[in-house]
Amino acid sequence: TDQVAIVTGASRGIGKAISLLLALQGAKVVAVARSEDELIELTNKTQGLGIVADVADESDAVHVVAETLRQYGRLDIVVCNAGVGSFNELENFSDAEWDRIFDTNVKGTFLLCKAVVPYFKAQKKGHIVGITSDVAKRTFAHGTAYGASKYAQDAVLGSLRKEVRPHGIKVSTIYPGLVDTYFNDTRPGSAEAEKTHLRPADVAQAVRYVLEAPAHVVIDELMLHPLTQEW
Ligand code: NJP
Repeated sequence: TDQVAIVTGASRGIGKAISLLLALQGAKVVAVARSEDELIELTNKTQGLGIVADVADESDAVHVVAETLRQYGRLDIVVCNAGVGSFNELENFSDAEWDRIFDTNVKGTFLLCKAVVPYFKAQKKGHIVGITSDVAKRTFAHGTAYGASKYAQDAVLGSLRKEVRPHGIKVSTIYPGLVDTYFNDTRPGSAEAEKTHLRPADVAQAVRYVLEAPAHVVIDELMLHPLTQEW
């Protein structure tokens, strides 16, 4: 395809896998994250664009969309994947940690959607894919901050889906279970995680699946888990 896709959180983990798969399929990928070196390494492989940006900053979000349009003259797909999390008992979360999680996961998704929706409405077309989590639909101990942010991110995407559907715009939400990434300061690639976690590429395949739905079909929600995950 000659489609153009923005992917946030592309410097590692799930976003990197999504960027590589979309590029392999012929899309022009605009990879967004704060880590410049990792973005350069990625764009060497994707032959796309890398933009250093903080998803929690509105001017950055506006810049990412404007720069994509300046470089490629079109935009078809936006993947809101950037996210952070940490896990603790409620009373041990600092105010700052709560804000970091909500600013990235909720406001980050809101701001990029806000920047892109007017453009998608004008062209009466476009696909927003949000990477939330299975914990957007279930609560768990130590999840007051992260889980709450994923419920909120899911609500942003679900509400937006209903607003933009009449304009021909699709919003698909992906809910992965455990994925072997750098999330919460873990190191991917362990023999243990290979048995218990999805690979980033598994989530990338789910994104590909929702993007390949026929023009008249929108896949609203897609949840996937490793077969070993019990909750
Ligand atoms: O995590 P990780 P994942 N502005 O840490 C970027 C969800 N999820 O791939 O800015 C811009 O390897 C960061 O880049 P950098 C999860 O909630 C995961 O697992 O350079 N980018 C990096 O590229 C999240 O929404 C699991 O530090 C920012 C990326 O985000 C998504 O999957 C399970 C940023 C994080 O890569 C991807 O996370 C689940 C900012 N302010 C859902 N802050 C799981 N791993 O088990 C961070 O259900 N990034």
